[in-house]
Amino acid sequence: MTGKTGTTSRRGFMRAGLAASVALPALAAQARAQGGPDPLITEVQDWASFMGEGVDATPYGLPIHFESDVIRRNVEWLTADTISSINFTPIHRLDGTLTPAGCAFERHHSGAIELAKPDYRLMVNGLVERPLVFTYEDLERFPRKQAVYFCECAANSGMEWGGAQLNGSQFTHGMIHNMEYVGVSMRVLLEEAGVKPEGKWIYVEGADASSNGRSIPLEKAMDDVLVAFKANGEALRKEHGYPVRLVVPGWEGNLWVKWLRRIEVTDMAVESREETSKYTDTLADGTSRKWTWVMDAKSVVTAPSPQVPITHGPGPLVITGLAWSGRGAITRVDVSKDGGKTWETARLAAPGVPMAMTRFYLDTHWDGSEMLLQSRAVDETGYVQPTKDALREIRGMNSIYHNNGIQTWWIKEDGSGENVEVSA
Ligand SMILES: Nc1nc2c(c(=O)[nH]1)N[C@H]1C(S)=C(S)[C@@H](COP(=O)(O)O)O[C@H]1N2
Ligand SMILES: [Mo]
Repeated sequence: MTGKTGTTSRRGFMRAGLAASVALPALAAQARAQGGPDPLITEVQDWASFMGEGVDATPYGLPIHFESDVIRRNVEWLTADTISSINFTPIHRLDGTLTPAGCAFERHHSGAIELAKPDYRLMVNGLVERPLVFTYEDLERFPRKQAVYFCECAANSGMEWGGAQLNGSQFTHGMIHNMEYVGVSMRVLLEEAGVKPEGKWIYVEGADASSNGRSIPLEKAMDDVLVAFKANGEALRKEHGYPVRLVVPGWEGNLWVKWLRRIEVTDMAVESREETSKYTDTLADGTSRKWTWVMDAKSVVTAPSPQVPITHGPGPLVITGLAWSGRGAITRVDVSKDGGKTWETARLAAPGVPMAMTRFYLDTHWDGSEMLLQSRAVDETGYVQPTKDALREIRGMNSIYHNNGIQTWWIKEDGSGENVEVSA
């Protein structure tokens, strides 16, 4: 087929020039050449013989159907039903750092509710000078802030505490999403109500039946907590708390109250169900850690991994993954191919952003032999992601939440991957 217009052929020429300078993986190019004429190049294709769809065919688009396996997934045996359950972000098939809302994990204690903006009310009461109730429109009239943050459920990787269990980064590390939020600072709303000197905490509640009530120290509330109504540029999705949710940068997902309905200023923590019987960590001696709010630095290789085997032969290989820290920006990620014996420093796709995800790449050469792939994150405080053994030494065997130990994928000679653990 020849170019129909000068523009097309010029573009084709430029593309050919680019390909030559980029140095294609030699093996792949050879394989293509050996097979004789490639009909995808020599034949006129359907998509060039007929018109495509016009604008407005899909007023609000979904991913093309070829990508229909890039979806949230649930692990059925984890919970009795899907109303009080969790699903997992397909991090193994995403790249960059922003999580599309349509496949960002969901966690509900009593199901995702439908709450229309006209019915929305946000109450601020307790130890304040002026108890207030805001409508959605009221919130829109306060100065807005915008920032990208990760939201990780404290239970992310919890099933891996006793040893390797789930086969894929989606399931071992997918209770996380990373979005750009727009909202109003909690500080602004609290100042509007006027916090009394005795006020030391806030208690935040959702409008769903579970309420998911949690206590947050006033210091954090006044620092960077957002009352958010947009994520990735659009209204929050129903399952992520439409129309308004809390964003608590760097702290465990359970505090990110969805369908936010009430902020009560208190003098002490409420010690609600979600911060006593849940979201505490039982230690070896039977006592429990509480107020473990911050999500420590963590990382995972997303590809290759059990759900993303290597499908090409030896030669150039891109190893990639995600790193994040609730204490600040990621400053370095190391990758090991031999289960932690030796490490190479990965390339960060962009400088780390505090309390947001960082993408890393190791552009490497695969010799076709098996690998024990690991990644290890370092954050701006100097904290280094620990091994699972190091974590268990301090925390014992009873934990679920806050497992930020180093993950290992056994990549075999055939390119397939398996979740394994390497002990020291
Ligand atoms: N109102 C309300 N807020 C909630 C929950 C809930 O069940 N109800 N689940 C919490 C938990 S445990 C987590 S991990 C995050 C998950 O947010 P997501 O559903 O947007 O992924 O929301 C939190 N906020
Ligand atoms: Mo959670």
